[in-house]
Amino acid sequence: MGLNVTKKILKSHLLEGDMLPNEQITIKVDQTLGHDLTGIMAAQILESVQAEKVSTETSVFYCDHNVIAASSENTDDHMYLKTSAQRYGVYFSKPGNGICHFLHVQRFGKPGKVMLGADSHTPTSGALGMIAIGSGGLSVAKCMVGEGFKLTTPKVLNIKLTGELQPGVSAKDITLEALRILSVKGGIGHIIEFTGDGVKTLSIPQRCTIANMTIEMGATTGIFPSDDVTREFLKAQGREEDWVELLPDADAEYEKIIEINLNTLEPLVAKPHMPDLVVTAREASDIKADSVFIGSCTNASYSDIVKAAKILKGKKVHKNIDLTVGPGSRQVFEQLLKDGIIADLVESGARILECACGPCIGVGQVPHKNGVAVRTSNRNFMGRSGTNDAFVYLASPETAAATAITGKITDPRDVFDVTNLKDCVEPATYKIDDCLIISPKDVEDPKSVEIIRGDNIVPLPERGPLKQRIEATGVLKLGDNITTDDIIPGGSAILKYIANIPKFAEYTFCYTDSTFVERAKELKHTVIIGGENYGQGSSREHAALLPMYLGIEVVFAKSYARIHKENLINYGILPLTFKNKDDYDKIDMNDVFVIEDVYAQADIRELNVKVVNKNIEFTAILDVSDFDKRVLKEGGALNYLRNKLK
Ligand code: MIC
Ligand code: SF4
Repeated sequence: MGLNVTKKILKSHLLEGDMLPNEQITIKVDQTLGHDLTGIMAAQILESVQAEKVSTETSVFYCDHNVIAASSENTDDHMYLKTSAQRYGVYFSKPGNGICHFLHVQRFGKPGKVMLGADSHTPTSGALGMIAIGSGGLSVAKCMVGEGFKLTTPKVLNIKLTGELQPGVSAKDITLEALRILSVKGGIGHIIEFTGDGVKTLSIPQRCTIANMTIEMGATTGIFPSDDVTREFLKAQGREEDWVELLPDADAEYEKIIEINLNTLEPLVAKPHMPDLVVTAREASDIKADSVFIGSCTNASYSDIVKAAKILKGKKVHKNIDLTVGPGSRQVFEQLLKDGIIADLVESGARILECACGPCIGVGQVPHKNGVAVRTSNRNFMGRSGTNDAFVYLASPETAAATAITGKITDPRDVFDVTNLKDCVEPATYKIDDCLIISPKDVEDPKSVEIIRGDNIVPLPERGPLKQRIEATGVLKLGDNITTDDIIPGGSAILKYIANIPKFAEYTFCYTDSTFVERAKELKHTVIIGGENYGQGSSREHAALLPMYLGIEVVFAKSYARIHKENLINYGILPLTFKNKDDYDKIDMNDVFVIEDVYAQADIRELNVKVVNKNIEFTAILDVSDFDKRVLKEGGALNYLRNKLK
């Protein structure tokens, strides 16, 4: 039987287990990435387990999320991250160099490798034909010190792309179409592998846009073959020697196949507040916008911005629109400057932002109350833009540019002769200048590097081993698709406390229920009740760490998003599901739950839960591997790692 690209890479990295359905496997991790939010956690963990030096081929910390540094908490974080990188042999990418995922593809990613990244959009590097999986900082730190990554053998879902994109239609529309078909849950348990004749027509930045948003489909990651387009891209980046060919065998098998015909695709938008609420741009054409943002790790390549600039050239941004453009990396920015594109944008009325995440995570450009923002980023969850009452639409750079001109969501084909976009392609060679990267080679004596810790970096809270008897009160009952942005929202005012857990914890569920923190503290031992796909979205492990700090011992949910479930386990919170989903309806906030004999019941993966105030009981399932059970019993992965390295 022939192998697909996913299975080829997994096979060559297999450390333990058999690649069989539902079996847990451990794979070798070659590369890692983290950034100024999640990398801080990874660095704190390296310190707390007294690591010597990272043992991966390449590990990089990027400074890209919280780079405005409106107050010294951010710069404290950056200094801590930089000195930790220098101490442990990690590359450090300085603020202004660009957004981690895009930059990783440009400068570090290699076909055939496995990467674990402390960020949910790590799949972006799948554009190069590597398996790049997002996870929490703790899991990434484990791999940095040589542990393999454990996952359930993923199923492989094939999205076959046929035909060719028509002018005005973009890679973003492919990914939005896939979301329309699959929804935010359709990819759960799968790696999405892209094949078909259409793949050959897509540049690496276009593949990045598509791979990037496979996490929005709930998938473990997304991957493209490594072909001649990949070779040309790496050559243009001065890294042709990093290329290897990786194609699926002719008779490769897939668990499921979906076909998307690029010839018939139209410009699409995702409506608030989920990336899968997809309609055509024309169907949304009555929506007036207040701001437009072209940027983020999804759509800030040279060709993305050139297309937008071409639509805007010679015209002016609509009087009611605030247009911002953030190039994905300094390399892109320099090329845009050189080619006069930035001048065109500024002339049209655009504001140029630095090469960073920015508005995508609510760090700047927060919409006004009930404001409508059209963005080329990947998530439009409630609260993510830095306020809870904005309406964010996701669109391609072409649609965003057309919208910036008319003031209403606009199909680019309705205001511009899109055949003129045909020549908006990537440059034949890129300017290579890594002066904003501090390489481990730049550090003479890593062991003597002093890790600089500002007041904002406080020690991580700890949790003891799992209890034998749990008695805890329901502190919150939630519906389906709760995101990690719901649990701990974005925005610079909040995220600046990422390394200061007691302060950060004050914002837990702040938009969902402003009494949550106070009640959790008062009750001390608590339970959260969630619906389907609990914890989707960002890999932010604080969505588990802060509840742990506030005394949450168990989550009962109908199902979990993969990364969040991993994070709950890492922080010693039992991620339980209902054996009978109807039991969700029988339990409420303020109910008191008792689980006796927790270890023995966890061993058989079925736990009897008594709801003492209602005098009823139900069965909860602990669907985790033997290894995860061990981690849970030790009270989380930090305890596990410390005990192991002792
Ligand atoms: C995001 O896009 O949600 C983030 C901010 O990049 C996160 C990382 C974080 O929460 O720190 C992610 O994607 O995992
Ligand atoms: Fe940054 Fe947004 Fe990409 Fe997350 S999704 S890495 S916040 S640009």
